[in-house]
Amino acid sequence: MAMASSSLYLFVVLIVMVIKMKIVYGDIYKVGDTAGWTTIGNIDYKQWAKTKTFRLGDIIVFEYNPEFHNVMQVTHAQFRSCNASSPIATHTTGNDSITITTRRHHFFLCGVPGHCQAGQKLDINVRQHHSRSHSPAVPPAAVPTVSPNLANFITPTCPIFGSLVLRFSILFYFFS
Ligand code: CU1
Repeated sequence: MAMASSSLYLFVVLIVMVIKMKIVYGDIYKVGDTAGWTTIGNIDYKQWAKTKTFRLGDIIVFEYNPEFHNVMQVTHAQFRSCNASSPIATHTTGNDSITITTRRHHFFLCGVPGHCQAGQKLDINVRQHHSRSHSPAVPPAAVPTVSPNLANFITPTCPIFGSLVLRFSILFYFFS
């Protein structure tokens, strides 16, 4: 019985770790999916971004042939006018990962003449006060204090009731 309880406890710890890692590291999005960052095929990057919900910690990956393209982070005005003359940052490796660390619009374009005008531009919008759909019901800071209490509750008292509570709390994590 003690072994069953400790493996349950390990299971809870594992789940908490996975949730915390999701929060810290976020999701990885490859711009344009299989097509990547290109002018070929008239990819609608506005539509691509529209179908995603970007959050802090998410990683935006630009994959392209560096002989033909680049990635420039620009201001909103530069984005609108496709002005690549003074970007905030320039990436040229062909496999650039950009981690989103602030809640605002992040504007990108390809600085090769004509490419932005042809639609190679991307607006990543990280909205204010947007919580993850699969986030725990309790704030992340409160998570570590929850699991030891739960383990203490499970071990000495009633194992069946304890495991029910555990199952309920796991369901609560995933469906709340
Ligand atoms: Cu380009």
